[in-house]
Amino acid sequence: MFYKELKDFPDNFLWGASTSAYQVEGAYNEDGKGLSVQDVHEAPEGITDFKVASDHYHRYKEDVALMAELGLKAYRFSIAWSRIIPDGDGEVNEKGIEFYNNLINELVKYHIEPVVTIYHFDLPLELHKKGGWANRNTIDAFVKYAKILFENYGDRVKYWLTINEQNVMINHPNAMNPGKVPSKKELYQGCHNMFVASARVTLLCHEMVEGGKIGPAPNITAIYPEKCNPADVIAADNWEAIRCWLYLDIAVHGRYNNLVWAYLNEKGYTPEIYDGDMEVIAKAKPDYLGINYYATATVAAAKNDGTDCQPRNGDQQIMIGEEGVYRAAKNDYLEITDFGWMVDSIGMRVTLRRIYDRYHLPLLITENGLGAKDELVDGKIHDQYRIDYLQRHFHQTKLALTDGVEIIGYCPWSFIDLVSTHQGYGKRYGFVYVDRDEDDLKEMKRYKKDSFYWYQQVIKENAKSI
Ligand code: BGP
Repeated sequence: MFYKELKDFPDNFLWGASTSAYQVEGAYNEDGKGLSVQDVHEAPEGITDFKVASDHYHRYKEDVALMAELGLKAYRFSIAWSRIIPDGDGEVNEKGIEFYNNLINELVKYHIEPVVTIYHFDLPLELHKKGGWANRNTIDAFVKYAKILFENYGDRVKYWLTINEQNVMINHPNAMNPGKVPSKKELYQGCHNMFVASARVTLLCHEMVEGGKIGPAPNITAIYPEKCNPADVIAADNWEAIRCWLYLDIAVHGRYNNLVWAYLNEKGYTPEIYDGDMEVIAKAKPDYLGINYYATATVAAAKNDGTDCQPRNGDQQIMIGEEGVYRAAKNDYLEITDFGWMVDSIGMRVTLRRIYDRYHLPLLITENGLGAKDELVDGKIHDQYRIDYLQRHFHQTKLALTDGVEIIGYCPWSFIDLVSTHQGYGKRYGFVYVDRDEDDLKEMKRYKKDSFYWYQQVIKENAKSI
C-alpha cells in the first residue's frame, strides 16, 4: 500500500541499541564469574575469544557515556547468568550483582532505559554438564536466577526479555552446545523446558516488579515461497511455523502450534509434558514481543528423496532444509552481504505486519543490523553501507507503523563492535568501533563511526526525515 503521508514515530519511541554479555563484556573469569558454555566454545572458524571481547566489563562507564552522546533512549543488554550464580544454581556472586548494579545506575544517570535480556546463549557450564535444558532442574535454576535479578534490579529495570532467540538455539544448536550436539528429540525437550521456564519467570516478573513488562525475544522472519507453486507455499508455511510461530504461539496463546505439533509427532520429537506445564504456559502473558530481525528466508517444496537437507555452516541466518518439510531456495530479488546473509528491508515490514496480525501486542525490535568488515583509516570509519542498510530498515518500519503495527522501540545490533558468533572481529556491527583484531588486542580504543553521527541525528529528529 502506498500512503500520502507516513505516521511519525511516537514521541516516547525507544531508540536504542543492543549487545549481549558474552559478546561484549570480556572478564570471563574475573570477580568470581563462573564459566558459561560460550567460554569453552570452539568455533569451527577458530575464533574463540570471548575472554576479553570488547572489555566492556572494565570500560562500561566510557561506553555508557558514548551511549549518552549518541542520544540513546534505551540500551538492551544481557546479564551473564554465570556472573550472578557461577555454577548456575548455587551461591550468589555479590561482585556480579554489583557490576550490573553499577551499569544500571550509570544508564539511569543518563536517562537511558535499561532493557535486560535474562539469558542470551550463555548457559552456565555446570548446568550444561548436568544435561542443560533437557534437564528439568534447569527450569528451577532459571527461575531462581531471575528472582535474584528482579529483587536486585526490579526497582530500576522495567523492560525484561526472558530468552534471546530460543528458536536459534533449537535450529542452530552448535554454538550453544560444546561437545556433543543434542539430538532433535533432546533439543525439543529442552525447548519445552525453556517454555515452562519462561512462563514461570513471566509470572514472577509480574508479581515482583512494579510496572514491569516482560516478553520473549525470538529471531522472527517472514518465509517466502520460491514460486507461487502451491507446494512451495506449503513448504514456506511449514518452515515459518516451525522456525517462528511455535515460539510466539506458546508465549502469547499458551499452546503448541498445530502444524508444529503434527511435525513433532511425525518425526518422533514430541517432548514429555509434565502435569501443570501447559497451565503455567497458558497463564503467563507477555506484555510485548521482542523481535530480532535480520532477513527473510526463501524456501521451496520438499522432495522427500533424501536431498532436502543440505547442511552448510551453523550460521543462524542460513537455511539448511529438512527432509520432507522444506528445501532452502535462492531469492534473486535480494542483495546479499559479504557474509552470505540476505538483505531485505521490505521483508522487515512484511515480518512486522505478520507478527502483529497474529498477536496484536506491542513490538520492540531487539536486533537488526549489518555485519561488515569495517576499516579504521586515520581515526575514521566510513560505514556508509551500514547507514544505507539502517536507513532502509527504519523507513520500512515507519511504513509498518503507518500500516497500524504497534512498535515501541528499535534497538539495532549492535551498540559497539563485539565478537560475532561465527566471525569474531572480522564481522562488525557497532556504531562504535573497537580497535582490536583477532590476535592483537591493541589498546581497544573506541572510535565513533560515521553511522554513529548519522544515528545521533535520526534520534534527535525522531526519524522525521526517514
Ligand atoms: C543474533 C544473535 C546475536 C548476534 C547477531 C549477529 O542471532 O542474537 O547474539 O550474534 O545474531 O550474528 P553474528 O554475530 O553471527 O553475525
